[in-house]
This record gives sequence, structure tokens and C-alpha cells, in this order.
Amino acid sequence: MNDIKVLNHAADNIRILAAAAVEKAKSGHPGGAMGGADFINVLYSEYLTYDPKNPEWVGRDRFFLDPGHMAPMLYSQLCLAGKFTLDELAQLRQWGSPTTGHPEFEIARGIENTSGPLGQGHVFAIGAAIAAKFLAAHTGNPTFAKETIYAYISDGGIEEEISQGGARVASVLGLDNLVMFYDSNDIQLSTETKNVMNEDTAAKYRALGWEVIEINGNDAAQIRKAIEQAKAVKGKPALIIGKCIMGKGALKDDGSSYEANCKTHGAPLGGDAFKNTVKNLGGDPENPFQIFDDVKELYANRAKELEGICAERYAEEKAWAAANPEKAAQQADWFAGKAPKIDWSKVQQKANDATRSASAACLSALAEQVPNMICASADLSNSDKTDGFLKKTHDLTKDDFSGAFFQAGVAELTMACCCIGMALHGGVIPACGTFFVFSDYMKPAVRMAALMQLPVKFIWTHDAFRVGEDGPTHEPVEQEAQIRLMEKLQNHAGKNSVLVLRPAEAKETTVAWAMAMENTDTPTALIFSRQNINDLPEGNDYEGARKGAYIVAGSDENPDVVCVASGSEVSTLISGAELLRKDGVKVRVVSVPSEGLFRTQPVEYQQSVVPAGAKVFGMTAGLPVNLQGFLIGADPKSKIWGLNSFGFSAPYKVLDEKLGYTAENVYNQVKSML
Ligand SMILES: Cc1ncc(C[n+]2csc(CCOP(=O)(O)OP(=O)(O)O)c2C)c(N)n1
Ligand SMILES: [Mg+2]
Repeated sequence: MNDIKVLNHAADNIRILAAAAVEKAKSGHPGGAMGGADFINVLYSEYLTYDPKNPEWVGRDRFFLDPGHMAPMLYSQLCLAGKFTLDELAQLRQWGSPTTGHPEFEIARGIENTSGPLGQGHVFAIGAAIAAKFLAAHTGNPTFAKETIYAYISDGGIEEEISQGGARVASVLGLDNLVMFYDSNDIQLSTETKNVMNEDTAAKYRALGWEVIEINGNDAAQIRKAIEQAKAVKGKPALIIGKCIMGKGALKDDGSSYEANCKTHGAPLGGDAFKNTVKNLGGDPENPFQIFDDVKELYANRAKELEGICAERYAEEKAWAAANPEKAAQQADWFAGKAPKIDWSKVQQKANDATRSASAACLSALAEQVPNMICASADLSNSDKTDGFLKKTHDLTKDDFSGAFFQAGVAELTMACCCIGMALHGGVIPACGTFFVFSDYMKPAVRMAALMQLPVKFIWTHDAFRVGEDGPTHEPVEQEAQIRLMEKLQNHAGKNSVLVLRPAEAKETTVAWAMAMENTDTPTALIFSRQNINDLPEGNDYEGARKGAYIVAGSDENPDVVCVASGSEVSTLISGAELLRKDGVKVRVVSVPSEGLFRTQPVEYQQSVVPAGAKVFGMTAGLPVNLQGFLIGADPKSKIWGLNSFGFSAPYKVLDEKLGYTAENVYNQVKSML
């Protein structure tokens, strides 16, 4: 067992490094990092099981830092563990440096995730814990049952509403592989915590079914004991509430205490205060970027210890792999993130079906053919038709993770963050469904998935105002425009950050799902109709959807007008085209499941679908902006028929009539352009 004095010295070392990095950057958050140093040091020097030589090891423990602003603490810790150099730490927040502000994830460097948006990060950890349980049940590899997922949460994360959803899910699923540390330092960005929160957090989590352990979060012996206790808990998640001192060891320029002070939350300690603090913590203010000798030894010893621990775990894994060669090969593919092989010919679409039902047919095949897929719904499985998946499997439950359906309850952001956490864990393919209008509740998570290039599948049904009878609150109008903005935004790799697909009808839905499953490096959003939609004409080449937009079968050569739409509006255009043809108007109909994808095609292809100077008529059940890209370079008479307002309520056929989503209106609008 390590000497407590050495542990304290190491924690002081982390405090010095974190404060120094922020001081050098002239920006950042030293206070919380200094308070949490004792916990992270005990965790890394004695408990966190990972292979320093093989960061991708699937059976490793994982540490998720919810308050991303405490990145200086994690970077400093990872310096002690040899994952970053002191020079790299000294480049905190600088252009091109590996020590960014709020890092996302970089497994090679030991960063599973830090969440900038408070609250999401610990729910990513909950998702990872679900993935570990799922993999334990579905592979039988004993390593997954030995994983512990550690989450670190702060006052901000506890206050965020998502913590309610996360705590509920973790409890109901009995995630005893989850240990969460709450850095309860009574201070937040602009106030003391007592000004905004008077709950009894321990009682709250106990009421939610968690094991709660309360300690002094700056006492290494208490931290050690608490982690032991938390790891031993069976059948429920554990929360360690550590009372921590914000800015522990910090002194002001006059030498008085700078502890428990809001000002240390988000600014360098500054000048003499910094120097006094470093001295107080036993460092050299002139040369603060140092690792003490006894701390080096502590981590060298831990590295040796880990070698032994990993060797034992690898031996177990090897024995399992030898006995289960097929499963072992499959597991390797799962963690490589390969697109699964799927026989789509097994999907038989019914004629003129709603695309949500067509999606159910695809999900049914996926449940049978993709054994590492987890599908979720926020209590809408029979409406969003994720029940197509559910009917072929069963719910994940506390005592049984052999199923593959995650009932998230009515908590869309929680559900999305759990799915992100599953993807961060690796080895599984998560998908989640709800009504499109509630994508609003999920947008912050979609953004994180997009930023981190995680292939989560978002299934959104009831795609337009045609849910009218439910009332205006349930009618998406601006949602498609919002989510399509993410198609215009590129990720670090220079790819559209989200693939957004709104297929025109049932068979195109199959292709959309195939594209979603083949897309392994960004999230995919799938937007489906509630109502039935007429099939596209015989002979349609659905593979065109892979280019984002394509000419629908039955289109005329040398058209007078090019009509563009996505989703069910494509079939409205086809009906309108029939009327126009009676008048001798030549019409081309273009289905555009994704304009973002279309814009990545060679210009020649784009021009072959919508030639420059063409008269274009677009129809969208969302804001006109959804299709306005097609007006660029088009004949000036071109126009988009869309919705510019919301607030209607009626059966959908009446709304179609009233709002102009009819063949007759297509006819009238196009005629007025010619
Ligand atoms: C969703 C979200 N809202 C607001 C912020 C801005 N912010 C960063 S830290 C913080 C408060 C942090 O308080 P606490 O979590 O207690 O951290 P400590 O001050 O103890 O370091 C806020 C409001 C954020 N990062 N995420
Ligand atoms: Mg705090």
C-alpha cells in the first residue's frame, strides 16, 4: 500500500501542474482541478486498470470527466502517468497543441471523454457502463464483467437536469460497474453552490436507488476506502460524495488563503498568488513544471503493478478466445468499428407503407443480423417503430443484459447521451428513436456525437406537420432545418458532421438504413413519416439515394421544370407531375434524402440532376430554407414551397389541403413559373 504522504505529495504535484498550466495559458480553470487532485490521484495510482502499453485494450477501466473545464487536472494526472509530456502540458489551450481546452476523446492519450457541456459527460459514462454489461452478456468474455466505469461529476453536472435521467437509468439497470465521484466543493462559476441548490444530494441519490458514500474528498485514505466500498457494491451504482476544497492549497498575493473562492473557478491564480501557491504546495515557482521524484516512483510502481494485472486479464481473455474462436473474431470486428455485413434482401417492404413502418422492417432485420446493435426508444417504441427491433429481442434489464433493447424512459437527452457513451465505450452500435419534434431535447448530444465523429443512429419519426391531430406542439416545422445545419458543418476530418436522411418512401428507406449502417464515422439522422406514402414509380433506381439526390424513375427528358423534395413530398410532386404532363409540361422529379451529401458529389453529377439555369420547384414540409440551396444558379422564377409558420391543428389530410401539399398546388405553382 502506498504511503499516504506520497499520495498527498502526488496530489500537490497535480495541483501545481494544473495551476501552472493555467497560469502559462493565461486562461483556464485551476480551482476545481486543485480540489479534485486527491481523488484522481488515488484513482490512477491505485485503482484504474488499464494497459499503459495498449491504450485500446477493450477490457480497460474507463474514466469520464463530466466537468471538462477541469481538463488541467486530467492532463496533469496523465503527465504523471506518462501520457503527456510536461512541455505538452505547458501548451494548454494553444493552437495545434494536444492539450486543448475541453478535450473530447483520445484513447491513445488516455482520454475516454471530457464533456464541456456539463451533465452530459457522466451520462456518457452510464452509457459506457451499459455497453460493458451488454458485452459481458453477449460475448461471455470475462473481461467485460471486470471493467469499472468511473465518472467524475461536479456541482454543475449535479444541477443539470440530465443528472436525473442518468441516475434513474443507472439505478433501474443496476449498473454496479459504475462508480461516480461527486466533487462537492460548494463553489461554482459565479456563486457559492448554496445560493442555487439546497437539496440533500446524498438523500436524492439514495432515493433513486444508488449506494451513497460520503467522505472528505481531499483525504486519500478516505478516498481509497470509498473506492473499495463502491467497487464492492452489487446490484446498484455507487456515488462517492467527496467534500472537496476548491483551490486546495492556494494562497493569495498577500499570503492569505485563496481556498474555497469562486475566483479560482475560471481564471489563473495570477502573479504573486501563483508563486505563493506553488511554494505552499512544495514546488518551485520559477520552474513549476516538474514531477517530484517520489511521485515518479509512485507511478513507475503503478505501471509495474499494471503489467501484472493486465497479464492476468490477458491470460483470461486468451483462454476465453481459445474456447470461443468465433466469438473472439466477432468481438475484434465489433471493436474495430467495422460496418456489419447485412443481407438487405431479407427486408421486404410493403407497398405504399409509412417510412416509419419501413424503418421497422429494416430494424427487424438488423436485430437478427447485427448482434452488437443496441436500439433504444424514449418510451415511444410502438410509435417510432423501433418495436421492429424490439420484437426480435427483449429489453435490457437489471438482471439480464442478454437482450438488446434499451428502454430509456421519457428522457430524450439522457437516451442520446447513453447511446453516445455506448459508442465511446466501443464494441456496440447504438441507435435511438423518438418523435422528430423532440429532437430539440437531443440537439446538445447530437452536437457532441457529431464533434466526436461517433456513428450513433438517431431515428426520428412523425417527421412533419402531418401529426396535426396531436396539436401544434407535436408538429415539427423548423426541426429539419436545424438538423440539416449539421450537414453543412464539417467535423475535424472535413466530413459533413452528421448524415441526415429523409427517405421518400419505403424502398428508399431500406437504402437509407443501409447508408446509416455503412456510415461508421459520423452520426446518422433518419427522419421518417407517420403516414403512408405512395411508392415511387416502377423501375426507380434507389441506389441513387447514396448520392444524396437523384432523378426519380418516370421523369421526362429535357424537362421544363425540375421538382425537388425529400420525404413524402416527393410523392406529392409525382402526383403534381401527372397533372402537369396532361398539359404537355415535361417534369423531372428529384428525390433529395440529403442535400448535404448531394453537395459532396462531383459538380458534373450535381449538374446532371439539377442543371444550371433550370426552373426549379421545391416542396418541403419544413422551412423553405431546407431546399433553398437548389435556387442557387437556377432560373429566377424558381421557388420553394414550404412552411413559414407553425401552429395548425387538424387531421393531416385537411392540413395537406389547407397548407398546399397537394398535386393541385404543385400544378398551380409550377404553371405560374413557366
Ligand atoms: C451545460 C453547461 N452550462 C454552462 C457551462 C459553463 N460552466 C462551466 S463550469 C460552470 C460551473 C461549474 O461549477 P462546478 O461544476 O461546481 O465546477 P467548479 O467551479 O467546482 O470547478 C459553468 C456554469 C457549461 N460548461 N456547460
Ligand atoms: Mg463546484
